[in-house]
Amino acid sequence: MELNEKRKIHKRISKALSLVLRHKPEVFGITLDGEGWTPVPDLIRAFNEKDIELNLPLLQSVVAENDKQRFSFNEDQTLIRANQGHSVQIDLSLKPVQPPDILYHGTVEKFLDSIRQEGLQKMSRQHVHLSTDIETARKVGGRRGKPVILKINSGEMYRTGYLFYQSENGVWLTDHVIPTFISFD
Ligand code: HQG
Repeated sequence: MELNEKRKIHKRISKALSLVLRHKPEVFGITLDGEGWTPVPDLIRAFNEKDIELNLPLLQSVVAENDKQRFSFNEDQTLIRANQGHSVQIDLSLKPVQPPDILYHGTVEKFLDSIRQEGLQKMSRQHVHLSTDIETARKVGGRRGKPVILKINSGEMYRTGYLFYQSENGVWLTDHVIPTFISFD
């Protein structure tokens, strides 16, 4: 298969996977268990019913080659779930871990007044998403316009007692970042 064609197919499947495994499983007639898992055969059947061609080898390559490692299989590859980013209420069973001293969040200018007042909220997702590198934060913010990078004093937050988690694919997660721990310059 031509490389560009393959990229296009992977992207389309990845986007559809994000939709069903993070936000709207019901759109594809899929159900997620309490930890976000769904049976692989059900998923493949649901995609094909929606005319998105999918089989196990293709799903395996989408999961393995995904740029952000957004999805995981269980050990015997009978189940699949998204590693983070959910808006549906599921429990990823993440253990609290010590974060690096500094983390970053990418956003846009129009949200700043509100963020200055109430800090970073998880909005529709289950957590606030933070990254270790500025480049990732720039891309996240850039999805909405000209990116603004906020520096988070995560070390100090942690010492104060706030909990942090790291998803399977390396995204840092927390419940709320109050303005005190955000540097806006
Ligand atoms: C903003 C992508 C006003 C926040 C990325 C963001 C990420 C506030 C938006 C993942 C606010 C929420 C998540 C406040 C936060 N007032 N606006 N108090 N607090 N915001 O999409 O972090 O590619 O839910 O700055 O890589 O943008 O899909 O979160 O702009 O990891 O895998 O409210 O999504 O991953 O937006 O992105 P989102 P996010 P994927």
